[in-house]
Amino acid sequence: MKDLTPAKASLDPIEIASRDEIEALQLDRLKWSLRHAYDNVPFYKASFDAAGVHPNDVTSLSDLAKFPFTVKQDLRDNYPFGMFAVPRDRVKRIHASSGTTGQPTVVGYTEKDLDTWGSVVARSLRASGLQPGDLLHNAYGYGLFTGGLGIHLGADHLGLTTIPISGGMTQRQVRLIEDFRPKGITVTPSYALSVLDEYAAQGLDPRDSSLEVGIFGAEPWTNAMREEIEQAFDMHAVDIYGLSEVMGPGVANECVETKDGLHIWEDHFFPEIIDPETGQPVADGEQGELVFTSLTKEAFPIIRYRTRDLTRLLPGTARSMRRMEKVTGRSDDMIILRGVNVFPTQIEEQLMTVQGLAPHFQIELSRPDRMDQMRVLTEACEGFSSNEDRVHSAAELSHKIKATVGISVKVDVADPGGVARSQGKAVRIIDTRPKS
Ligand code: DLL
Repeated sequence: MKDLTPAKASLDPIEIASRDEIEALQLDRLKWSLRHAYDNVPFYKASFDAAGVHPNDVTSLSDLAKFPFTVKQDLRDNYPFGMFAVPRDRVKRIHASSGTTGQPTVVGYTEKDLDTWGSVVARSLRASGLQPGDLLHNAYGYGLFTGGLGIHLGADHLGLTTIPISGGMTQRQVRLIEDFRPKGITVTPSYALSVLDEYAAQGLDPRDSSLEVGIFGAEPWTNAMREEIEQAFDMHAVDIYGLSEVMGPGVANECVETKDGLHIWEDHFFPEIIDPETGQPVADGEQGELVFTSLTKEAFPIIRYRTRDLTRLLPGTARSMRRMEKVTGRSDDMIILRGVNVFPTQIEEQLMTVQGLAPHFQIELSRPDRMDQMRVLTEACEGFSSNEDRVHSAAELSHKIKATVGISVKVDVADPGGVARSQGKAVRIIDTRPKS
């Protein structure tokens, strides 16, 4: 793999500024953002007043902890535009979450917000090893989802040539990668695996492709999966994180030269980690739920938003800005099986170590006789599909899950192609338990 480390001179100066400088900027911006939310969004005025706090009380960054949290339900209660802090005609763009589990959540951006978003995504793409003039194959979905259009905005900002292919039509994805020879690909890690399968189906070697870096996010993925993808494509694989409520992709990104967690673009997004049970902030280095406060957003300021994503904060390395460790999972996706907490990423980690199994899986939860049961459905790799191979691999995976995670699961190994594929975010859990 080529060294794609960006030249220091190409970075935004704030990326490598001193901590004092970053924190002074954050404090100024935090005061502005709290006041902006309080003055212009009735929800924030009511919630700050009820908690007995006022933006004028803030004299240090730690004062933020006195302010109340914002949760997804607050956004739903104010559907569609009640959280906007500017008149609707100043909002240049709307995005929304898919809303599979209820009302969609709607977010908005002013002209300046779009410019900020473009600049943080550009920073992310540059940290991933792309430079002005490079060609990017953008297979995140275009539409209300922030992935496709968010990456596109940043690619324009950085001066890339973008192929806005969006998700789906996998044969065509491979065809265009082969014909156009992009240097970078932006896509969910699970859909990248479908693209890989298609390479095999077309009898092409992905290691011969032009791709030098893949920028993967929008769903959890493990370092074991990173290795698998890097090997398969002979390219770098870096992690990009974001959520629509805070901005979209480009809230944090790994640096290609270190790949040691994602630097949070702290000049625009202030992170905290809290204990999800008590709501109390925990120290850097400790695990908990990630909470974000926007520092510069105009249309949709967000104060202490509980992301439900579990991770921890670490000091800066390649940049001065703090890192977040790869997200283990969302608290919503945590399975409690007979008292043991399990995340799909823990299953992924074990799956990747078993020879003969493909990196595709789904977890099925059921309750046949009042006891919760978990079944892992995965599939055989091409060439490993004899019955004996499958029985052997299933037993190995089940044993490894028992030994590392501490739970007994049934493993079923389907034919190659037997696990449903995603074109965007993978559906990892199928819960057929009766709702209590
Ligand atoms: O998924 C934004 C995005 C698009 C990020 C493209 C990266 C690339 P939402 O649809 O609002 O936004 O979903 C946000 O996805 O709270 C996490 O649970 C999860 N997520 C996003 N990035 C990562 C990541 C986009 N790198 C939710 N690792 C977040 C783990 C991620 N989970």
